[in-house]
Amino acid sequence: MPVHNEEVAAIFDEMADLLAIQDANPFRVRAYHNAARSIRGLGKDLNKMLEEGEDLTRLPGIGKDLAAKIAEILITGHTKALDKLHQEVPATLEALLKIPGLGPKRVKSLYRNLHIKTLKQLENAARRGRIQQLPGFGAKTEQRILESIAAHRSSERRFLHHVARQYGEPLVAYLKEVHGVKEVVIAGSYRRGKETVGDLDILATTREDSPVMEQFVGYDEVDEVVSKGSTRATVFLRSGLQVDLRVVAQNSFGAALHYFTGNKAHNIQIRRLGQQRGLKINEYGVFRVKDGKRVNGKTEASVFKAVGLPFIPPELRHGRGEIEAAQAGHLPQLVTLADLQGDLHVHSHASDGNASIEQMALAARQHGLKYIAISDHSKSLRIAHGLDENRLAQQIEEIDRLNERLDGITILKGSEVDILEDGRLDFPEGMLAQLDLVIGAVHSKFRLSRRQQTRRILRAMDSKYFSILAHPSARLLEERDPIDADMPRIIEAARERGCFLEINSQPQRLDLTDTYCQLAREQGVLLSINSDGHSTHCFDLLYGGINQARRGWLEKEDVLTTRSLQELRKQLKSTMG
Ligand code: DGT
Ligand code: CA
Ligand code: CA
Repeated sequence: MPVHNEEVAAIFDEMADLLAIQDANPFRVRAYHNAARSIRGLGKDLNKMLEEGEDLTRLPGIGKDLAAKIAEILITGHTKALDKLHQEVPATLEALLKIPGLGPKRVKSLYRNLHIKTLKQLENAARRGRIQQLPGFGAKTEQRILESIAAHRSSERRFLHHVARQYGEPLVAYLKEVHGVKEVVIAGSYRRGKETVGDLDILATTREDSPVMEQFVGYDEVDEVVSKGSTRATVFLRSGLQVDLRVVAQNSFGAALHYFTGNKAHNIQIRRLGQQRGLKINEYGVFRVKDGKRVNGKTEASVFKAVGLPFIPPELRHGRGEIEAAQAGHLPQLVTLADLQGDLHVHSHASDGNASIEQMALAARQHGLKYIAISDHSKSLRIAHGLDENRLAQQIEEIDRLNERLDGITILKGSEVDILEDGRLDFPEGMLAQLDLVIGAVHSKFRLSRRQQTRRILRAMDSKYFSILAHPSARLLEERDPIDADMPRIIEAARERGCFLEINSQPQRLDLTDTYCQLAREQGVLLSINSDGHSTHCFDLLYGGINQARRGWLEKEDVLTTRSLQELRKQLKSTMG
C-alpha cells in the first residue's frame, strides 16, 4: 500500500511530539510541525511529485533533510528517525498524548515532576489531586483529565457480545454466591442481545447486610476500581471490560431493570406514555404525579402494565415500532433457541474445520438438532483448503455412508460456494446438482462498487441451484466493514427466486443484521440461522443467531431451520426446481 500525503504529515507530527517530550530544540520541533502543515496544504500527491522529479525542497518548510525523509517514507513506508524516537520514548508516554488536553509539554511535565509514564499512574495522580499542584495545571484540568481517561477507555473498543458473555456470566455466578444477594441480572445492551456491548450494567437486589459491594470490587478479575459507593460501583476487568454494578431496592427492581435495559429511545417513549396517564416513570418506580404515590415498579411487567402494554421482550426495545405494535396487540412471538431443528452451514476438517463429518454430526445430535448440512468451502478459497470437484464427490459418498450408519441425525450435502467476482459460482452446474443445498458466499473483492457488488450477488442468486446467501454483508465486527450492496434489492431477489438468507451465528459476523431481518420478514423471505461452525462446540454459538433473529422481530415461522427435515426438503426443492 503506497503511503500518501496525510500519512507523511502524521509521521512528522508524531516526531515533533516525541521530540518535544524529549526536550529537543524547540526550533526542531516546530520545523516538523511546519512540514506537516505544509504537506497537508499540498494540492498534489507527493508520490506523483517524486515520480515527476519535482524538487521537494521548494515546498515551504521543507529543507534537504526533510525532503530526504519524505522520500524515505514514500519508498519504505517509514523513517528510521521515527523508529529511533520510538525506542527512546516509552510507548506508554505516547499513549498519554492521545488523551485530549494533554500535549507534549504537559506529558513531559508529568513525566519529569511526577514520574508519570502510564495512563494508570496518570489517573491515580489525578485522583489524589497531585496534578492540580503542578505549574500549568489546575483543578479543572485535573478533572478534565479524569473524564478524558474514562471516555478514552470506553470509546476504545466495544466488546463482542460473546466475549462480554465469557466475562459477564462467571461474574454474575460469583455475585449470586455472595451472602444476602437475591437477584443479579445484566441489563443494558447485553440484555437487548446487541452484537457488541460498550459495558456491562449489572443490577442486583440484596438483603441489607450483604457485603456485595466489597465482594464485587474484590473479584479476582477486577483490575481497577473506578468508583465505589454503597449502592453503585464501577470497575474495569483485566480484559478491559467496564462493569457497573447497581444495588436497587426490591420494590424498585422492575423499574430499574426496565430503565437500565433501555435503549434510551424506548425508555423515552415509555416515559411519555406514562406522562399521558399522569404517571412519572423513573429507575425507582412508577409514581402518580398528583400525590407522588408509588403505584408500580416491582416487576418489569408492572411497568409496562402501568402504561397499558403487555411485556415487550428486551430484544425489541429499540424505539423502532415495538410500542405501537404492543398497543395494537401485534407483538411478534419471537423465535427461541429451542425452536431450532438444524444447522445448514457446518464445516468439517475437509476444508477449514477441525473435526470429522461424523464428529460434527454427533455433536449436533447431542445438541438436540435433527439435521446438519456439511458445507465446506469451494476450491477458489485456497486459504481455507477449499474442496475441488473430486474431493466434493468423495465427500458426498462419505455422507451417504454416514447417513446409513447414524441414527437420530441426518447429514445433508452442501457446499459453501464462493461467489466469484463476476457472480459465477465456483462449481459447474453438474456438481451443484448433486447437492442438497448450495450456500453462496462472498469471500473476496469486498470493495466493489455498490452497483457491481449488487449485480454480482444477484447474478449468483440467478443459479437455480442457489439456496442460501451466507453472511450477506460479509462484515467482521470491529474488523471489516460490510460490503456496499443494495440489501433491500437482494432481499427482494431472494423472494422472487424463492431462496433464503442466512443469519450467521459467528460472534464476529451476526449477519444478516437486525433491521434487514425485519425487512426480510416483511417480504416473506425465510432466514436460516446457522452456526458456520468449525468445531464440535459450534452449536453453542447458535444463541447469537437467535439474539439477532429476535432483534429482527422473527418468529419461529420466519426461520428456515425451525422446519422439520421433511418440510425443509420441500422448501429446498422449491428453490432447486
Ligand atoms: P452500550 O453499553 O454502549 O452497549 O449500550 P447500553 O444501551 O448498555 O447503554 P449504557 O450502558 O450507556 O446505559 C444502559 C441503559 O441505561 C441504556 O440502554 C438506557 C439507560 N440510560 C442510560 N442513560 C440514560 C439516559 O440518559 N436517559 C435514559 N432514558 N436512559 C438512560
Ligand atoms: Ca452498557
Ligand atoms: Ca453503563
